[in-house]
Amino acid sequence: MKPPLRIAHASDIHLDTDYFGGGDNTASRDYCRGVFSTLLAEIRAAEPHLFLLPGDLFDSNRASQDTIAWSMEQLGALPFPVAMIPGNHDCLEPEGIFLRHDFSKVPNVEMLLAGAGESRDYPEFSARVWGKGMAEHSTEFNPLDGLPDPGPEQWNLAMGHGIYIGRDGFSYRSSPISAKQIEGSGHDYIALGHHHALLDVSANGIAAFYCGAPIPISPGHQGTWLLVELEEGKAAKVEVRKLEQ
Ligand SMILES: [Mn+2]
Repeated sequence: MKPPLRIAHASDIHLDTDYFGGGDNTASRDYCRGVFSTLLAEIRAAEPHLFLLPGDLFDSNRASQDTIAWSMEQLGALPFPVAMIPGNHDCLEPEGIFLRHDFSKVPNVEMLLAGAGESRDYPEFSARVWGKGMAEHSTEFNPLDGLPDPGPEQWNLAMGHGIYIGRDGFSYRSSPISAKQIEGSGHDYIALGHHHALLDVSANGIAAFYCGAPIPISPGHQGTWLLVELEEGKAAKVEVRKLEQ
């Protein structure tokens, strides 16, 4: 019997984005940092066992050293484990942030970077998390390809960063994630990133969600993250949390 598991799922933070203006962008930098701080405070208050962050923590691989160090401090201060993968904005291109900085050196952080995918086991709460490092956001990269069969007596969790193509979607999309992959996964929860709007792509009883971005995507919109409760014999309970602005 697996104990119940509570997961926080947030993605697409885009630290150091330069989208909001010119100059030295300290206002934009501080705004993004502020949103991330609020997000982490709200997640902390929810007391999850585990935090899944499927990509685009940074807006680009040009994020400042200062912001990279700051983000490692923020993640390292959390009293629960964090599992992460890169996104297309902070992908594993040469000189990419996650090749220059080993986030897995932060004691509670696990960065899943292997191109073929890799898993991290959390025996303390009977969970395994799988994810894959994106080298390039292209048609060749398939975020959920190679997902292992689910293991018995554990919560089987996965992360992916890419474009949802549905059941009969276009195969020429970059980093495609299909309904067939989700429904055939046998997993308990698939945490997705890339779409900045909340999107439920669950299929065949497999819970799979894009959590939305914490930064509002339009005036009046509130950023979102998800609190997921897994309990054996029950459907996943996914609660949408709107970020205080
Ligand atoms: Mn993305």
